[in-house]
Order: sequence, then structure tokens, then C-alpha cells
Amino acid sequence: MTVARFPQLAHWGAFTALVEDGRVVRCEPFARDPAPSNMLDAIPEMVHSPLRIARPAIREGWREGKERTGADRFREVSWEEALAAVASELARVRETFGHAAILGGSYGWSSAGRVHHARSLLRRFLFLGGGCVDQVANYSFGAAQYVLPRVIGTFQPVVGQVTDWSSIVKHARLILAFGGLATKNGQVTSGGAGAHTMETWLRRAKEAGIEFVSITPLRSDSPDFLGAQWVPIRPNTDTALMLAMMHTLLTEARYDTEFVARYCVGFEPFRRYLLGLDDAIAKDAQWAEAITGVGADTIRELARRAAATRSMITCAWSLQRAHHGEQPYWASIVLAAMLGGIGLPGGGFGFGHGSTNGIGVPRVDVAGPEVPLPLNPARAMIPVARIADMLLDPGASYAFNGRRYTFPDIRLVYWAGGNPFHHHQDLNRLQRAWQKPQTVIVHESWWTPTARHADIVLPATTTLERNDVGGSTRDTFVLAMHRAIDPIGDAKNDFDIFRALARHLGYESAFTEDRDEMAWCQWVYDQVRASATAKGVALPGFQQFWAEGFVELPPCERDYVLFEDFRRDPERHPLKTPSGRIEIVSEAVAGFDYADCPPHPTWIPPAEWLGSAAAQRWPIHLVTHQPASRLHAQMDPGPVSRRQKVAGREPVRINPQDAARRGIRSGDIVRLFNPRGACLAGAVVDADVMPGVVVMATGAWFDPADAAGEPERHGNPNVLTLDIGTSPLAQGTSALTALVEIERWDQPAPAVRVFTPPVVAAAG
Ligand SMILES: Nc1nc2c(c(=O)[nH]1)N[C@H]1C(S)=C(S)[C@@H](COP(=O)(O)OP(=O)(O)OC[C@H]3O[C@@H](n4cnc5c(=O)[nH]c(N)nc54)[C@H](O)[C@@H]3O)O[C@H]1N2
Ligand SMILES: Nc1nc2c(c(=O)[nH]1)N[C@H]1C(S)=C(S)[C@@H](COP(=O)(O)OP(=O)(O)OC[C@H]3O[C@@H](n4cnc5c(=O)[nH]c(N)nc54)[C@H](O)[C@@H]3O)O[C@H]1N2
Ligand SMILES: [Mo]
Repeated sequence: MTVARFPQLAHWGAFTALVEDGRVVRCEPFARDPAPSNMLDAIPEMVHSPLRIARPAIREGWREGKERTGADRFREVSWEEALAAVASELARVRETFGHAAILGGSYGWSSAGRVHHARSLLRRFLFLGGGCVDQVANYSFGAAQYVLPRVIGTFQPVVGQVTDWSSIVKHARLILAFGGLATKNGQVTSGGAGAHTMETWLRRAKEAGIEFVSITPLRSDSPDFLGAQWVPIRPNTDTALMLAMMHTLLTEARYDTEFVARYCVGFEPFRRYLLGLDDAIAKDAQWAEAITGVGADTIRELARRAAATRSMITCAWSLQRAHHGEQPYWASIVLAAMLGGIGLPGGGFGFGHGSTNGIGVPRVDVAGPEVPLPLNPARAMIPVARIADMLLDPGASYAFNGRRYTFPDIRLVYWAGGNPFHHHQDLNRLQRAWQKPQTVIVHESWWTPTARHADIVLPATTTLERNDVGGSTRDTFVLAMHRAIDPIGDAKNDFDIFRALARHLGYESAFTEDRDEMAWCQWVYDQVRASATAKGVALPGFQQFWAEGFVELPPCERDYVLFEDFRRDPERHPLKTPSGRIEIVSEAVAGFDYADCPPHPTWIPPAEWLGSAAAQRWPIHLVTHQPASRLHAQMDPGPVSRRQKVAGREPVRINPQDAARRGIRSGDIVRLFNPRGACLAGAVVDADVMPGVVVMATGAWFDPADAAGEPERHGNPNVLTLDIGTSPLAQGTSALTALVEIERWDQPAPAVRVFTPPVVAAAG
């Protein structure tokens, strides 16, 4: 049997697909990748899984308005019937209720290939058809996206324009990592990567003698080889720790007065706040010890060490996915300002060095592969994480980033490339909200929980079944993706589905711009090439790129240092803030008058935390972090993710003391619960977790209970998380703010059903 080989790409890395007899049998890592992800091993089984959606299907009871339970039956229909139903529903809703009755943002990661990026295609399709309610910001760093522009005039440092690792390795002596530097997260780059380099850079930094401090509730958030000092901290209290460090710097006269005077505005009111001159509460180390659980001596010692050397402060994105998540990021910038290292090689602040592959990787500033997006003529949007609020409360007024908006009245939801029944918080509430629209349309490759909550389900191909171009601005490779197998079942490319719908609706050529798949691949590559040419970098033509399967950008000539220009000459290179300086106090934010987002970094207790009154009844803080064995909910039914389940459920890590008190042992099935919901999970007793905290990865496929009072069966922690905005400034997700209780589950365990496809009746 001959084995055919095709270059391919996933968000978790580039690979060669080995195909035998029309089946993907193996995914061989890209030869240039120093640390490929074992998630690649999940692909062959998943591509050919019985969970693939084979044909278009319609939910039984849709026309009658029957409730969406996630356990409904479906009936297969022909593509003709499905496309006609979608086109006529879109036309009906647009005509009857207007464009703003359609929710089309369709948040989610979709595929690494950029031509077939489903979310981009859906937005393009809906915008050209009159527009829709779009979703702005994201779940990843939504709070940062709105607070950082107020403080430093841009949120670029969160997406990866930070001081390069090469500069850090040469010049930094100490790295304070809030949220740690979890190498599990380095498996992933949005858009995919040819090289996983997070571990390489961490090792180089270690070899260069840099010391690491990992401030996080979970010891394993930094790899053993770093030998990091672990400072366990109560979740959501980093702002208090940072404030106390600043208090120490201030009262011990260890801060950079010149930097603060020359490059910042608003220090004086902030100084008064630190000292407690107006509220009689000094934000000193003793004060912070009571909040954070970190000893006062440790806090003072951290401040002194950081001030005595070239230090880099980096925060994981997780810190800002919490109630008042704007505050720790703002505080970390002010802390870095007081330390005086901003704009110096290896110093200052950064975000996400441990959150995703490619942050801080030296790379020439060339555009990544992308397709163009037209404007949304409906000019309607919501902050992405406010979806349930919107569906439950149409017409309600809400505050966001200094303005007031009204929630639209949604009749039709269209999703392609995302999984809200994975990503959203308080899923029982989302399930209630999800009953509001008359019609839900979903394109998916698999029977995910979101597909099971749809009325019209259209089967989408996977990247293996089509040609594409992928890559990201955080990686030095642009990658060709060759179609390796025929579409599974009757699956179609999202591009072809939208093209057919656009034809129905009379705007096919506007949608395609008269390009087919390969013409778009070439167009996307040519954009990257043109951008490279403008930077003096010569890349080969498309034919050569396609035949070789990748191109590599040349190394950078010099290290990038964030705000180097600003530091050298703040008059000629001001920040894009109103003052042109770092805004310790933002007058703009002051003008919004938000109790939950004051004008300078402030400790405001989150709605739920270990120091709150609710912790008497709900004594455990639930941290829901990114999974080591999959990307979000993708490939959860595959072998890599399944292998790490405990008793068939998602593992929950619990400290030995907390476990012993509850009679919980490793391997037990446990129930986590709070007033929002309950789920089962498999216990892993783990001293790496600090007491009072349990850690569960997101992404176990949602397996809702049959009856009220029963737990979700599989371990989707989003039945427990809190669905409120970070603050009216950013309205980001507060996913990491949640208190729970946990107990051993001694009853017979209900079966997990979600890895079996729903009942789908054949057409006819
Ligand atoms: N509690 C808690 N919740 C969280 C987080 C947390 O930290 N804690 N993190 C949040 C974050 S940061 C994020 S980014 C979100 C992630 O949330 P999502 O991005 O929604 O999660 P994915 O599982 O990646 O969903 C992508 C879906 O797109 C589908 N897909 C892939 N390729 C294609 C394609 O070509 N066509 C079509 N039609 N579909 C395709 C996949 O099968 C998959 O079901 O989750 C958020 N949720
Ligand atoms: N393998 C894998 N990698 C991924 C992803 C994936 O699904 N799988 N998803 C990608 C995506 S979409 C994103 S947005 C990034 C997210 O990147 P991050 O947000 O950095 O990732 P998390 O794993 O959620 O959080 C990192 C660690 O922060 C710690 N932490 C949680 N709350 C707090 C707190 O309040 N204070 C402190 N100090 N620490 C806290 C937790 O112990 C957690 O392990 O990851 C990306 N990388
Ligand atoms: Mo994310």
C-alpha cells in the first residue's frame, strides 16, 4: 500500500498527513518543529470519527418551537433542502425584524487555515448580505483589550508585540510570572505554528542565569526545569499583591522616581491611595497578606529583589479573565513603571509569555495570512461575552467602554467555527437564553454540544479535506495546507456553503470576489509576500511556496524592546494616550464613573473569592484553565484527551488537605456544585494545587442532565462559572471567578453520552 504525504497545519502545529487508501493514518510533526504537540495524535481518529456530521440535518421540533435540550433528534435532509431553508430563514428574519435580529459574530477559533477560516467567512457572508449583530473583543484577553489602550494607548503587548525573548535572555535577571509560564499552553498558536519555541526560550533564559518567580495557585504552572520559586496566591487577588509591592517600593524609597515623573501621569493620587491617606487603609504588605494569602515578608522581599535588578513582569492572560480583570493588568504596568525598566532591554512588562506559543518570539514585522473583511452595514455589536445577557434581556441598556448600548432582539443565531456550549460561562443560564431565537444555524464537522443545540446543522469539512494557507504573526513560518482526503460523508467547505447561499440570495460574486479556493490561497500568500517585500524581505512566488509546503521568514536583525522609542524620546514618540504618557490615573476612565473600574489600579474584591462572605458556604475557588491535552473542546473525544480522563470524566485537581477532609481519593468520582449548577468530575489529589483551590481544564464536551437537580455528567466546569462582565469598561468574561463546594459522589454514576452521536433519522 502506498502512503501519500500532504503538508497540513492545526492550531497546535504543522504536520505531514500520511494517507493510506483514502484515510489519514498518521500525522507526522513538521521536521522543523523542536517541540511538536502530541495533540497531533488525535487527528486521524477524529477525522474519521462516527461523531462526524455526515449530512445536513434539521432538528425535530424546530418549526414547532420545541425547546432545545441538547439531546434532540435530527432528520437528515438534502443539501438543496438545507440551503433553501437557511436562505429563506435569513431572508425572512431580515425582512421582518431587520438585520440586527441576526447574531452572526460566531466567536470561536475555527481552523488554522485562513482562507477557510469559518468565522471570517460567516462574517463576510452576513456583512455582505446586509449585516448582523457582530461580537467584539474575545474571551482570551477581553479585559486587556479595553483597559490597556487607556493606560498605554494600545493593547498590542497582549497579542505579542512585547520585548523579545532574545532581549530578555541577554538582559533580564529576574522574571516575575503572575500565573506562571505553563508550557502546556505553548502547544497552541492561533493560526498554527511551524515551530513551538516557548520551551526553547525558557530553557535559554534559565541557562542565562535568570531567576524565576511563579505567582500562581498551581505549582505546575511553571516547568520543573526553571527551578522557579513558587508563590501560591489566592485566585483573583494579584492586584492586592502588586499594590503591596508598590507600597514597599514607595515607603522604602526603592522606586524609580525619574521614570515615574518623566513617563507617567497621575502618580500623586495613586501614591495617596497606596499610603491610604484618604481611605485610612495603607496598601502595605500586611494588608495584602490577609487578602492574598502570601506572607508579608515574601511580598516585601519580592519588591526588593525586583527593584535591585533588571526584572521583567509578565502576566498570564488568565489574570484578566476574572471579575475586575482590568485591575491586575493596569497594576502590573504601574509596578513595572515604578521599577523603571520599561523600554530597557529585557525589562518592563509583558503579557502572555506563558499563555500561547510565539509571544516574545523575534520575528520580522510582516503581515500574517488573512482574508479581507468588509464593513458590517448593520453597525450593531455586543461585547462577545455578553451573549446570554443579550438573549435574556433584549432592549436592556448596558454600559461598555464609556458608552451606553441597548441589547438587540435576536431572532436568528448563526454559528460557524465556535462552540459556545464550550466557551461560555454559566451554561445552564446559556441554555435558557438559547431558547430565545426562532432559528439556530450551525456549521460543524462534529456533533459538538453546540451542533446538538442547533436547528439546522450543516456538515463542514476539516482542514484535511481542502486546500488552504495558514500561519500567524507570532511564528516565523507561513504554511501550505494540501487537501489530503476527500470530504467525509457529504461535508462541504464552509466557503462553498456560503457561496451557494450567497448565490441563492443574489450576491455570490461579491462574496467570492470571483476567486475559487486556489485563487484565494494564492491571494492570501501574495499579501504576505507583498508585506515582506515592503520590509526588504524576498519570499518565493506562490508556486514554489505551494510545492515546498512552507516558507520561513529570515531572523530579525535586532531585538525588539517594547516602548524603547518612547523611553528614548517621549516627546517625539509619545504613547497614544491622551497625555502621551503611561496613565497611572486615566481621566477618561474617571469620566466614566464606573464603581467597578476606578481611575487608577485599585483592589476591588471580586464577586466571589476566598475572602468573601460566600466562601463560608462555598469554600473552594474553582480555577478553570486551558487543557493540556486538547485545544479548548476540540478533539475532546479523541484518544489524547480521552487518555487523561479519570473515571471517564474530566479530572479535577484538589489539594491533599481539602481532599482528606472530604474523604476524596484519586480516581473517585466527585460532584462540584454551587447555586448555578453541578457537574461530575474525576478526582486527582495533587499537592501542586494550593489549599482552597481546585483546578479543572475547560473543554469537556457538555453532557447536560436529564432532569433538574442532576449534575452535568462529563465535567464541563462552565456549568459552575460566573456569567458577569469584568466591569462596564471591558465587559470581558469573568470565567475565573467562581466559588464551589466539592464532595465524593457515592451514587451509581450516570453514563457519559456526549461521545455518542445524537439520533439522526435518514432522509426520506
Ligand atoms: N471557564 C472557562 N471558559 C473559557 C475559558 C476559560 O479560561 N475558562 N477560556 C475561554 C477562551 S480564552 C476561549 S478562546 C474560548 C474558546 O472557545 P471556542 O473557540 O469556541 O472553542 P473551540 O473548542 O476551539 O471551538 C471551535 C469549534 O470550531 C469547530 N471548527 C474547527 N474548524 C472548523 C471549520 O473549518 N469549520 C467549521 N464550521 N467549524 C470548525 C471545531 O470543531 C470546534 O467545535 O473558551 C473560553 N471559555
Ligand atoms: N494546550 C492548550 N494551550 C492553550 C489553549 C488550549 O486550549 N490548550 N488555549 C489557548 C488560548 S485560547 C488562550 S486565551 C491561552 C490562555 O492562556 P492563559 O490564560 O495564560 O492560560 P490558563 O491555563 O487559563 O491560565 C494559566 C494559569 O493561570 C493560573 N491562574 C488562574 N487564575 C489565576 C489568578 O487569579 N492569579 C494567578 N496569579 N494565577 C492564576 C492558573 O493556575 C492557570 O494554570 O491559552 C492558549 N493555549
Ligand atoms: Mo482564548
